[in-house]
Amino acid sequence: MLIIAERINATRTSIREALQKRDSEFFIQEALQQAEAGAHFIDLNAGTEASREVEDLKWLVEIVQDEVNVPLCLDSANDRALEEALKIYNKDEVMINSFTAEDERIRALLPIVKETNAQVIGLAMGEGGIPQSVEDRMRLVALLVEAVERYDVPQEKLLIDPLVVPVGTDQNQGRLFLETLTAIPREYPPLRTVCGLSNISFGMPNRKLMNRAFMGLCIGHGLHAAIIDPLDRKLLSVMYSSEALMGRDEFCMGYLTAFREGRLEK
Ligand code: THG
Repeated sequence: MLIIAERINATRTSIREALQKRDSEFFIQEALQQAEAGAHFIDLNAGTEASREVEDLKWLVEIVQDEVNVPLCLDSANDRALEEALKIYNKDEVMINSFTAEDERIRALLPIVKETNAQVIGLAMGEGGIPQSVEDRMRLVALLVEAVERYDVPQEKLLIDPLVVPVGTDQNQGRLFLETLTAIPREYPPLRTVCGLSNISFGMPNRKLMNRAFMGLCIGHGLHAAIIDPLDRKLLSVMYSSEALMGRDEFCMGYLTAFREGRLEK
């Protein structure tokens, strides 16, 4: 499982405050801890306030990029914030989170994706919002695939986020998501899938329990990458064990190594 570490997200109060104070030491510690816990990418989300997002995201990139050995996942719905942040980004590998099946987003972002050789997350969301059936979400996946092909970006660079909607708002959302997960690589084998896993439990009590169960199910349905808090040791323990159980962990080495390093909770 590709781990995209979610903690540096300005929708969280502690992050928003540290960002306003330009507390660079705080962000360096957040980034280092997440990298140490096994993150493959560090997600940076500077919030959604248009007046500040461009400067804030650039500042976060500047602070974090030289402190960790892992690449960054730039998380914004603001094309200009992504574009400006990429100008100062200095590593080879990068992930752009995200674009949608909307013409305007496609035209703004895919030339930059091509130019920077980035991996890119495409959301199964179009002009009409998030569709409520597997078939309709797959129609949007087809649009995302057509879009990357039009800009000569290989399908291998695209990760599809089928979008997790909380089960608390509609009991069918977990199953709808999981069915979409399996449909994607069946129709487009080079594509990988990703999600913001904790959305599933929004509004429910004991969210961490639900997130862990959902991790097991997602791995059972072939999820490739997850935007998660890698400091949640129980969540990662479920991840390591589920991958071994699904035959996604050669000789169970990932599980055994995590055990030896003391990363597995009972
Ligand atoms: N898909 C894609 N990108 C995404 C999401 C997604 N990026 C943002 C988000 N969803 C994933 N990232 C986070 C980051 C932090 C938290 C949740 C998801 C988080 N949430 C707690 C909560 O909601 O209660 C704590 C809030 C707080 O501390 O204030 O920490 O779906 N492609």
